[in-house]
Amino acid sequence: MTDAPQSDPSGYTPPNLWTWNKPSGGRFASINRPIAGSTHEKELPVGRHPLQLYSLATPNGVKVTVMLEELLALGQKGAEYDAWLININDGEQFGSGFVAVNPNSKIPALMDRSGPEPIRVFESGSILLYLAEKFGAFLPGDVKTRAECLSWLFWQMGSAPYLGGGFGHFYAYAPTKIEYAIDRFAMEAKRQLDVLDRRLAESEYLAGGDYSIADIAVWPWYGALAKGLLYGAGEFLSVQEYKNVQRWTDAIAKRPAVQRGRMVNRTWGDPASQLHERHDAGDFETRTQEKIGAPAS
Ligand SMILES: N[C@@H](CCC(=O)N[C@@H](CS)C(=O)NCC(=O)O)C(=O)O
Repeated sequence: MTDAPQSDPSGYTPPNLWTWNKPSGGRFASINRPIAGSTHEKELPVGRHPLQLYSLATPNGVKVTVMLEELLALGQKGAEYDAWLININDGEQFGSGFVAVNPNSKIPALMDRSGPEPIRVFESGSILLYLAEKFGAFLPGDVKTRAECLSWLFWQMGSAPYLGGGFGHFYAYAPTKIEYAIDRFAMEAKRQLDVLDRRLAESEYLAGGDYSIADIAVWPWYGALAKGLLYGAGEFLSVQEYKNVQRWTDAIAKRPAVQRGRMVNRTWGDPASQLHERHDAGDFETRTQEKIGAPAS
């Protein structure tokens, strides 16, 4: 027995050595590269607030803007932030300034400039934990509930790549529909929804009775999936079946900080739902009024 790839009915046999010699044809192919590092020199802008966020309103980006808006809603003035737009479709994640903040070239990336030395934080889960510890919020204090919270936080970080890079990629973005790949990842996406549904049958929020960074991490991915907003896959995955996920998704969507956070760095959809950059709490008001044509005074 060998694990070496065999040829398949499509006629493709992987060569002994893979080389980067042709575009994949998939959506986002233009930004995929097999090497790390920057492609061009570009400094990042720095605003006046202690926290500088470089991001885009994808589910991973929304986790952080929701967290910052939640902290501000608690009255944490130190959580004031400038949110700068990083357009990943234009390759801005490969600029030298961005790579210095996140060597992995993916949004979101945060610079904390509140202390004597700037501190860089990358990976959305790490940013949520950093902010929760810095401000003492949305992370349970007792050992057992904290462990539950971190377990769900890291569950999200480990699971969403199967949902996005696996199911979403092959169902919505790949240039050809491969039944094997779609079946494999649809099975996993539904299994993950069921994992959440069972947890939310026994607990109001993921860590327990209180909303936490676990919910903030999971909601932008699985809440959007449950509402049919990801990959147009609501019917395909029969998302309405997951009643507890639906209940939890709706409850979180009602939070004013969540409604603000999901607008930040958003450049698509209803114009009234977009705030391309955020530099002041008043930006939401001004933006909404501009979009609906009301005077922006
Ligand atoms: N594990 C990372 C994933 C971040 C990620 O995949 N970001 C995507 C957008 S959602 C990105 O920046 N992609 C650009 C690229 O791959 O070049 C996190 O949670 O922060």
